[in-house]
Amino acid sequence: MKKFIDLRSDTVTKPSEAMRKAMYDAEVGDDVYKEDPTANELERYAAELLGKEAALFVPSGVMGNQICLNVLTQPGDEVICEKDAHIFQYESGSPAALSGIQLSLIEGNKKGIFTAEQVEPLIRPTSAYYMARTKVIEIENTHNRAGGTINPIENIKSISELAKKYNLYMHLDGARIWNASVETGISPAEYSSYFDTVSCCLSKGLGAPIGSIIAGSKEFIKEAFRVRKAWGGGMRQVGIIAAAGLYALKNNIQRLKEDHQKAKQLAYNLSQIKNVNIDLELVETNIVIFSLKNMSVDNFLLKAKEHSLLLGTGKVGMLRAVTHMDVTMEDIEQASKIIERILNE
Ligand code: TLP
Repeated sequence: MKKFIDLRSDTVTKPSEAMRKAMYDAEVGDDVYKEDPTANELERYAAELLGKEAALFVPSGVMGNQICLNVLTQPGDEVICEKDAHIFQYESGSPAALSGIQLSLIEGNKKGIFTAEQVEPLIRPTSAYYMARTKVIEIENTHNRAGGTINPIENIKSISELAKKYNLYMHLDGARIWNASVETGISPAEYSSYFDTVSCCLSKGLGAPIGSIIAGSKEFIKEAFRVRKAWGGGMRQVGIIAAAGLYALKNNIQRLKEDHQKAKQLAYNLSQIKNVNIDLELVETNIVIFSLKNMSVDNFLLKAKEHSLLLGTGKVGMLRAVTHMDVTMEDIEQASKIIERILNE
């Protein structure tokens, strides 16, 4: 089979030998009865890591976010988030479709970061019965569409203080919270402490084949368990994949630093290519976004594929490269040369 350098996403990672062994060896039971020891252990371990009372294993990041929003709201409620948030851009309209809620969008800065001062005027007065009820503030950290950028903890803290003042919930889309954590040295538990609910992915940079974790209070997880079942996410002998998630949490967090180094190297190489526009300040973790001066995105993607390089897209007109454990520094150098060659052809 032709070998591609696949930088479309960190979701493309395949389970390592050691992870597959853990999956093979996993003890299993029926998780709908809460009798799967491996899933139970994953949930216990993840809750501890995130500093929350309880956690729940769910099939995907989208389901994780949407279950959290569903449990925190009633139809007619409103969630405040950034205009490029995953829950708005990439979750198929689910807040409206599944929970009957609307999103109120804030324009963040170039890193997708918004402040408490920007949020406050959007909070609707509780006396205004004719308006939607503001219920949740959502933050995505790292911010995918902005380029894997990290939200400063002081900013998160001041938004959470505002949420307390107005009696609002805080939800973290922490699909890549592990990347933020290894880069800043701030623990996942400290990040989570500013949120009522968190959703984080095992199947991105951590390399598990499937799955996400949501975490919060025991009461929240009890409700989330009900919603997961209602939406068809009650899984049976799920220890087979929970074992991969547990392996990922125990072995693959610290190594994310290597992915960040690869992203910085790629970004630097791209900044040296004449027909590339790139903002190096945005490259804080494992995502590199850039645009081209002399070629359309579609044409470029096709040519890159012919050269065995796979890239993705982000905002309109932007390309996205995501580094992960299945690409080496040599692959990054090779990818940079391919990009340069195509643009100079
Ligand atoms: N993001 C995917 C695509 O949907 C864009 C990717 O390749 O990056 N929150 C954030 C911040 C995400 O980036 C993603 C996945 C999700 C949630 C959803 O996770 P999954 O794909 O497991 O449902």
